Amino acid sequence: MWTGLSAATGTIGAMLAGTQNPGPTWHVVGTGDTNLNDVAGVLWQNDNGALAIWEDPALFNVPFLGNVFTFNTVVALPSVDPSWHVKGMGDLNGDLHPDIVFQNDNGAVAVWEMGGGQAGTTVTAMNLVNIGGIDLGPTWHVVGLRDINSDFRADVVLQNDNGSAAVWEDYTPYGAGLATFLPFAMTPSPNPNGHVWDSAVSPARNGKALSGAGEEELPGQVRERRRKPRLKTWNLSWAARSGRLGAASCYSAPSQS
Ligand SMILES: [Ca+2]
Ligand SMILES: [Ca+2]
Ligand SMILES: [Ca+2]
Repeated sequence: MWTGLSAATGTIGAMLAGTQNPGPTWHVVGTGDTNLNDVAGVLWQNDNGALAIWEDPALFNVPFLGNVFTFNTVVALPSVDPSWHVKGMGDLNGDLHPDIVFQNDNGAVAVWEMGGGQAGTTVTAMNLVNIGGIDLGPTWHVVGLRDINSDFRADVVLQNDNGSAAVWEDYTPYGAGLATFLPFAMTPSPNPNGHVWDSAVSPARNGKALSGAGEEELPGQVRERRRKPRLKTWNLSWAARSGRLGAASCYSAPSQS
C-alpha cells in the first residue's frame, strides 16, 4: 500500500506492507468502504471464484518491520463460478454502501447489492442485468464504475473491442433477481487503440466505416458528427438486426456455489 503519493513528482512517501498475505491465487479486485467508517476495505477474488472482504484497516508499527496495515475484519462472501469476474465496487443504488459488479466471460453483467450486517459485508441482493433482453456478448467489457450523470449513484462504463464506449445509468432492480439500466452510447467513439476514431485511417466494412455502438456511417458523416459530441440512446434495432439480441435469462447470476 502506497501513501504520500506526489502528483508533482510521481514519488511516494512510503510503501506499507500488510501483515496478511492470502497467497498468489487471491487477487485484489476492488476497494470500498462497506461499513461506512470512512476507511476503505479490500475485495479479493480467488482463481476458483471464492470472494472475501478485508475491512477495518489499522496501522501498526511492528518492531523490525516498520509500519504495516492489518485488517481487523475478514469476511468470506459467497463464492461464484470462476467464469464470473469482479469488475469493481461502486454504489449503484444510492445507499452509500459500495456494491459489487461482476461480468461473466460470456459478457453477462450482474450486481451484488451490499450493506447488510454490522460490517456492511453481507450481500443483500443478487441481480442479473437484463436490458431489454440484449445479449452483450464477450466483446463488451465493463471498464469503469463512476457517477457519470451526477445523481450520486455509480454508473457502469463499458467499452467494446472495436473501441465503442457506452454508459449504463439508473440501476433499477425489478424483482426475480433481475435489474436493468438506462443504456447510452457515447460519442465521439475511440478506435480499438483507445484514440478518437479517425475516418481516414480506420478500418472499413463493405465500404462503410465503423463508428460507435453499432452504427454504420460513411466516413464523411462521421467526421461531421465528431464536431458535436453527445450521448445518444442505444441502438436497439441494430442489435436486433445483427443478431445480438438474446435472452439474458439463459445466464445464471453468480451466487453461492
Ligand atoms: Ca470501512
Ligand atoms: Ca449500494
Ligand atoms: Ca449516476
